[in-house]
Amino acid sequence: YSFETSNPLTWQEAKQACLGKGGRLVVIETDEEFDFIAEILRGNTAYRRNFWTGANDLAEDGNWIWDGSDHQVENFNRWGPVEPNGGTMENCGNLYRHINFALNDSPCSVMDDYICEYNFL
Ligand SMILES: [Ca+2]
Ligand SMILES: [Ca+2]
Ligand SMILES: [Ca+2]
Repeated sequence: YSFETSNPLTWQEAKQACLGKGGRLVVIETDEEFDFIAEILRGNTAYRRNFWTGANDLAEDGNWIWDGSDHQVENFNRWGPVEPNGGTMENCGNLYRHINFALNDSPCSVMDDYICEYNFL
């Protein structure tokens, strides 16, 4: 993984930045992977922003997928308490600082930090 915190980007820009590094926006397949990432985020007080993931419902509102992966978000249980709540206004998923880095839907145009992953199958 790389945690990109020096240059906040929109979701599309962050996606391209990860592709440019030979990776992709992080796809969180398991609770274990979520816990591993969340622990890093929660443990670093220098992290001030939210972090884009590959989660999005851009193709069909309410149908959340991980970009570049066949893995479904459907069974993902690490959404924030009232998330996703943005309907067609919020189509990109970030790990949201103020809810302890649970998953949240945000407008894709927001400038966030982001997490790339590498060496996935
Ligand atoms: Ca992954
Ligand atoms: Ca949406
Ligand atoms: Ca939201």
